[in-house]
Amino acid sequence: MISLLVLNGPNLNLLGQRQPEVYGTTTLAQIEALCVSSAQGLGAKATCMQSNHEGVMIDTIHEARGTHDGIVLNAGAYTHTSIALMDAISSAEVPMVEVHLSNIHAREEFRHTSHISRVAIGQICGFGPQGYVMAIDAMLEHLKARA
Ligand code: CA2
Repeated sequence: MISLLVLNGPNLNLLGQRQPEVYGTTTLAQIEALCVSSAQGLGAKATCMQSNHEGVMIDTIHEARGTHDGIVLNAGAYTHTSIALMDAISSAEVPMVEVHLSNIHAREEFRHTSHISRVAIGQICGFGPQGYVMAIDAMLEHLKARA
């Protein structure tokens, strides 16, 4: 069975609790449950993880090699700053789909740059929690096409 890692980065643990006007009212636990059930519905397994720490995220990406077939990643603000995360993804050689709840291109200029896009299969942003379902679907299609 195809195994996916859904990795969320800094501050996403606060979803549904603060700034609902920007990020909505859905909690991270609800998004993770959505990921698990949508992967299951497509015959795959999703394992979810969140960290506020760049190094922990890097370790998790390293460990994904040989454990997971694909990564769905919302790196939060590290998206715009972390070359280390980008390097971790390219060295792990596990395909990754980038996801954001908000449309980062319609927001402040500093959110328009994503270092991780360079090593992503593609980016999905602006669709809220449904974007994770789209990312899982896109990843599974990518993996099936490659098999
Ligand atoms: O739109 C996204 O998913 C982001 O990755 C969210 C990040 C932001 O820095 C990126 O530019 C776009 C921020 C996540 C912060 O999440 C919060 C949730 C509730 C309350 C406060 C922050």
